[in-house]
Parts: sequence; structure tokens; C-alpha cells
Amino acid sequence: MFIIDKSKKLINKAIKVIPGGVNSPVRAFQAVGGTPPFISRGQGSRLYDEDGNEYIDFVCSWGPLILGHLNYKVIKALKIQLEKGTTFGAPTKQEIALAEKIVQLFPSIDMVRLVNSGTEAVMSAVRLARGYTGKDKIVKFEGCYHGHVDSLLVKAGSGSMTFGVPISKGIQSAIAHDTIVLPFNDIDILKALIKDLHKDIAAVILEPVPGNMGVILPKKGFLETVRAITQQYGIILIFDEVITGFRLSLGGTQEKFGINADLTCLGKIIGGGLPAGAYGGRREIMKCVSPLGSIYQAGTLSGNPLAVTAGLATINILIKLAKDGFYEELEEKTKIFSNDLNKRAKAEGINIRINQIGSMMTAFFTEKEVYNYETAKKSSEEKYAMYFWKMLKNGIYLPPSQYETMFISAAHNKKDLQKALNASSIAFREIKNRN
Ligand code: HOZ
Repeated sequence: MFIIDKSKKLINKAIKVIPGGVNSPVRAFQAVGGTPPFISRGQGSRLYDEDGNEYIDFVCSWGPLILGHLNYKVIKALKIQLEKGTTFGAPTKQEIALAEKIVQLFPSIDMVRLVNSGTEAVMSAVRLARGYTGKDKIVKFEGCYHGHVDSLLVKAGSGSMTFGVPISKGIQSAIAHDTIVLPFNDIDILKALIKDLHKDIAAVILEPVPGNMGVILPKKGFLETVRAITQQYGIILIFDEVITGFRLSLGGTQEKFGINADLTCLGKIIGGGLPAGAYGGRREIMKCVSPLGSIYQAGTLSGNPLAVTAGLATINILIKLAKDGFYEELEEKTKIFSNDLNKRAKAEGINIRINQIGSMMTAFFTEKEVYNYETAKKSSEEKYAMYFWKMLKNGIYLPPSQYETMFISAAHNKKDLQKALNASSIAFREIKNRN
């Protein structure tokens, strides 16, 4: 029997003092309905809610926890730092160590600035691109989500897509005016636009492997052509690798695809479970950032010792694991899982399309290929919601939206994945019987 009475009481308290009862919209479960379980703790691949229900976690805090919850070495490093203090508002040597790791692992990054979130990283990178080029227009792609920065909350993904809000209220039309939105994976439209407007375009920004409209795979040659055409016209190419950085490989999409961006935004894994973000790139661009240059950006808790310690510990563990084929094994584990999931859906006559790369995947409830926002939106949100709840009641915690990414971590073992597959077969059968 699936009981979440305590969470029901908690959400009723929460909504009195927090919009929607949550501090980030998708967690409110509006896309799938019902009450979100209030989580009391995590351990390895597991989450536990206030009613004592145990779940295998495929959200992993939306990406940061590639090592799973409560990694022993990360926690040990944090405990040592805690004894020394939580924040100083002054430079620390750990920040140098983390910056050096990022520079070492991302050849496109000569210098990097630490901030507190992916949103801050993207907001700063966009301001820097505009300041460096002296141009105003930014090109983004429909369904790509770059945090909640005004100029990019235009036809974005994640919660904006989940709740069908193409442009958030409160964004001045003049700001949205300088944002051009194109369909992802359509290189001809991008080429035509850049040929026409390159004199006004400061930057093209994208999630090189989008994870916020569900996982979308770049078509063969798409990223390479985006890089070539932005290079040709002197347009700054910003890769938002907040999800994919250290997720797809140590050097993110850039390492996996062999492409160098001009500016890169990072987040999630680099905080090791604590709030952190970063933006970095070529030295001649980064030296325009205050206090060296005239592009201002600041942050009281930027580079704070706790987040830097957790991030550094996580990255050091990943560097060691990568030497033994960690990323290849994680991708193989995810591939086997997604192939089996596909077979089980087909066996029950349920149409799904799975996009999977590295340890990221999304099962879209549609029979057609999903390669951009428009095709993703053809998925059955109703069927996804049914699948979500049948899985949750069977102890599997999936993203509460069709337009998010499932993550598999180092902590997910064969038993976890088998349990999720068995629960999926039951869920698919029940969905079939309902239709
Ligand atoms: N940006 C997060 C995942 N793409 C959404 C998290 C949330 O709204 O809780």
C-alpha cells in the first residue's frame, strides 16, 4: 500500500508559505498530478520520504549526483571543511584547485569564474558575449533551458515547457526582442539567419545535448556546423554544459564530440550536490570580466568553500574512475537498461521513443522520432503521467515531467535497474489495459 499521508500534510503547510509549496516548479508534480513525496534523506541510489517509502532515484537531484547520494569521500571532505568554516568572502586555495581542474579538463577553457548556479553562469556568459562583441542579439534553440535568466526564458525547456509557458510574464519585450529562437537540429535555418543577421548576433547558445525537453540527440554534423558557422562570422559559441559537463565525459560534450566552444557554462556536478556554477572560455574573452575588464559580475557566495570542496572531491573521484573506464561503463549500463525498457514497452504494445546518450535518457511516449521541441511535444503527457505514478508506487522515482532527463549514477546497481525494468513492464501492461 502506497501511503504518503505525511507528505500530504506537508504540502498543505508548504503551499501556505512557498509558491506551489516548492522552491523550483517541476517538483510540484503539476505535470503528473498528485502529491510530491517530501524527501527526508538519500543514500546511494535511494531516496526515502517522510512516510518511510523507499525509492530508486532516477532524478539524482536533476543531474549533480553522478556518484549517488552521500558519497563517502565527498562527505568526508565536507566534514573536514565544515570544521574550518563555511564561507569567508575571500579567496581560498581550494578555488584555485577547482579552477585548475576545470581548465585541465576543458581545453576550450583558459580561465573560469565560479558562481552559484547554472542560471548565474549562463546570465554572466551572455552578458560577457555581448560586452566582448558589442552586439546585442542572442540565438537560442526552442526547448533548450538555460536557467531562468530573462533573455533566455523564451521558448525554453524544463518547467517552462512542462507548464506550456513559452515566455514568462515579467520579461520586458525589449529583452525578448533581442533573443532569436530557432528549432534545434535545423542547420539550414541557422545558416540562413546568421548569413542575414551576423552583424547583430553576439552569441549562439545551446545545450549541445539538450536535457530540458527530455534528452535530444544532436543530428550528425549539427554541432560541428554550428561551430564552423559561428567561427566563420566571429559569433561567440556558448555551450551550456550545466547538465552534460562531467556527465557525458570528464570534458562533457566537448570531449565526447571533439568540439571547442568559445564560452562554456557548467553547474550541477561541479558542486558535488551543493549550489555551484561556473563560466569560462578563451583568455581574451575572460579577461574582460571584472576586475580585469569592464564586464561586471559578482557573487557573495561564489566559490564558497563548501561547494568547492564537494565539487573538487567529486571531480577528483571522477578523474580516478575515468582511468578505469567509468564513463564507458556508465554509458553501457544505461544503454542496456534503455534497450530492455524499449523491448518491454513494445512487448506490451506501448509506443515509446527512447533518446539515450551517456547516462542520460528519456522515454518519450510517442511512436515518432524525437529530435526537437516540436516532436517532443507530440508525446502523450497523459501516458507519461500514468507511467510516472505506477513507477512511483512501485518504488521508482522518475522525473515528474515528460520533458526532463532520467539519470543513472555510479550508485545504481544491476538489482536497481532490474527492479525498474520489472516495474516498467507492470506499468506498461496497466497503461495498455487502461486504453
Ligand atoms: N531545472 C531543473 C531540471 N531541468 C528543474 C528542477 C525543478 O524545477 O525542480
